Amino acid sequence: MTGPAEVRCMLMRGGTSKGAYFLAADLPAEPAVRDELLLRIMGSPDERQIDGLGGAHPLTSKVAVVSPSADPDADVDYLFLQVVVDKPEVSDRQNCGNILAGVGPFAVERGLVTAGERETSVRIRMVNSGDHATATFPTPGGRVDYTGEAEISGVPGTAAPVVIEFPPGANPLLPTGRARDEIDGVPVTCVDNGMPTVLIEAAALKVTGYESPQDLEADTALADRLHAIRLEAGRLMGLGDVSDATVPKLTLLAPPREGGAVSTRTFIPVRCHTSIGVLGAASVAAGLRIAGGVGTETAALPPGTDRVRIEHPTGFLDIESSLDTTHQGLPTSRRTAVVRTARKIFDGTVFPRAAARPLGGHR
Ligand code: NQM
Repeated sequence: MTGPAEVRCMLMRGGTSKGAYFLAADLPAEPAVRDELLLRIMGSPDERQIDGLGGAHPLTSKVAVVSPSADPDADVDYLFLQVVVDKPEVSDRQNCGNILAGVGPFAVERGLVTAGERETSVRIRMVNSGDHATATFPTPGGRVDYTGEAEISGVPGTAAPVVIEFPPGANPLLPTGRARDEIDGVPVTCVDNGMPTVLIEAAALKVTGYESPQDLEADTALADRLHAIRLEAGRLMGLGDVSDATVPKLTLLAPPREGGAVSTRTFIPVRCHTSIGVLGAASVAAGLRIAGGVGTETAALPPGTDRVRIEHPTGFLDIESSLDTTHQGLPTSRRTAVVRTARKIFDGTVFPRAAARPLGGHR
């Protein structure tokens, strides 16, 4: 019942996040046993995660579980698990587009997919949502090459590009059925283009939206407002009681300052992101195009292109997003695409912290 004493594991940076990647076959099949093992592997619950692989922040306390897919439209299944840093919780209620960037290379490294001679495309089913993505990356001579010239804000240096294409997702783009809602006297747009996200004008919450993540996290009055808005947004979006969930995310919007379309600060949902999530950015980019949505008042969308530059605390993220507005009713997503990078950091065996002794027990 306590899981194995050692597990094969690869540590990878995926986009601006870092996580432990596993083959599903190397982990216990029973979710409760798997999650208890992952807590011990990552060092949770402990705000420093001192006794495990986790990096003491939600962005570095992430897990990818990868397996061959039975879906004819996918090569591999990718289950994302958020290991909560300071609580004994593991959540499968969200996707992660940053960790997704490492899934294709990992699938090749572990022999689940045969690499092409120059590049490889891996079709991925994201188990958390049932949505699909295709990741394409260089594999010269049939091996993953992590070196290259692609640069993403929030990561030092350059690396090989991982181009990710997302077809329209299964969930409605506007889960409340409206382009705009009002919660607690604040106009919001609730949008889901891969990540349930609540768009709010920063000015509506009496902040500029250009503050540092640290300053925003220190603002307890803001945290209380965001918490109340999130609980109600979760209900309106059909997510039920989200008090213990990692979704929806909340993105504060402000006019662009660096030549982009919009400036953002994203709460995931309590800590403020040091950049922005990939699917979070996909939801923001789609939200900015929704007639009547709150983003249309703040954003400066460049004409004639699907590409949107989203400014965030450590730079920007470019993402392509187009909507289908030709049919009756609410808009839907047509296509989303992004370039990320990923890197294998370490491959080996992880030794989980020992399972807690049963209370009062002696061994
Ligand atoms: O939105 C953090 C990250 C993410 C999620 C979070 C992500 C995405 O940057 O696709 O990548 O929102 O919890 O890793």
